[in-house]
Amino acid sequence: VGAEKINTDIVTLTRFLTEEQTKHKEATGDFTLLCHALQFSFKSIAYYIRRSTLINLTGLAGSSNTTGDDQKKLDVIGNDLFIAAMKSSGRVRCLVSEEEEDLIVFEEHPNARYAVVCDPIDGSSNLDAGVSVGTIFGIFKLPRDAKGVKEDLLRPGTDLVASGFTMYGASTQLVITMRGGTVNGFTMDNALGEFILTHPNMRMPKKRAIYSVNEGNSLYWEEPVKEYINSLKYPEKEGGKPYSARYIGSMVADAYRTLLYGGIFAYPADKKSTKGKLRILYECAPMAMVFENAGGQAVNSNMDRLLTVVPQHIHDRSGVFLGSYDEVQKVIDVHKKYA
Ligand code: AHM
Ligand code: MG
Repeated sequence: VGAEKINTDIVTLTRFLTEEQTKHKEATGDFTLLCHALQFSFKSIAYYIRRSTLINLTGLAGSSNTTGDDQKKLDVIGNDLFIAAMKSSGRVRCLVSEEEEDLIVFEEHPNARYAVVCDPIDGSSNLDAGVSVGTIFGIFKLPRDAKGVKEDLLRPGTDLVASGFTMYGASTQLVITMRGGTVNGFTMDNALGEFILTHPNMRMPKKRAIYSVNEGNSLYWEEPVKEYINSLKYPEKEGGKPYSARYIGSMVADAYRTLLYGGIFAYPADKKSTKGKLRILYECAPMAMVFENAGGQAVNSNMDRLLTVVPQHIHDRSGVFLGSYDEVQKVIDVHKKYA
């Protein structure tokens, strides 16, 4: 056996969080404990997804979620695992999940200072085919006078203290960022049972000729979106190269690739879905924070900065464009001509 160079100074997520905590003199450790519970929920969801075909979890569970989509058995399990982990952390006062119509309030923890928003298994229509899915999360710190009601969570993404996502793909990848901080990526080491820091301080390429959108909706697109996507496919410049298209149909997987390689991911509002498809609170805003902190941009279909959008209801939807700084700027510029 050749001499393998072994790293004996591994940065695990636990170590990373502990080191982050010591940077904040006022920190009580509550946030760190909450992150440990989050980490456990990701590990357990990853475990069940990996075993799902074996233990026959795939297929419809016979119930549908509040937002009308068919719900898979794994959606139910992912949701239950996530909620149990958040509740048992003792640090979460209330929680919004895509799978639950109402706000969940943990009455047993009236003094908990955090609120969590999540889509426990995003992209679940891909599950049966073994395509990557993910968990998206955001964390708000509640004001002192918070009552544990929906209104506590109808806040802009700029109020998030942390956000991120986990992608259950060929490997399990966790991306997390704190308000105003860097973006850090971790890879699950199944043998160690730990998330290992593999992508410190992620910075997006400023541009890249890749676009990611469900082109099947183009019939319904508004003019500026049509013009913008066409400009990528039919470059004006003689000899200009058209963009590559990549669309998995799992926001987390499409966003993760976009974060690493650069380019743009879009799910615009259109004539059929006038408010867009993706949810502001637990899909768009957490992703927008990750993209901005990695040097990219994120806007809605009105070209407002996504992080400033305040939802009126916890399950409100929005059009979304996320990506490299220059790529999103092109979208904004085309829309300006129509304004
Ligand atoms: P879900 O939360 O019900 O899984 O739906 C969200 C998913 C996203 O992951 C993905 O970007 C989008 O829906 C794909 O939608 P479409 O099939 O319309 O392209
Ligand atoms: Mg979703």
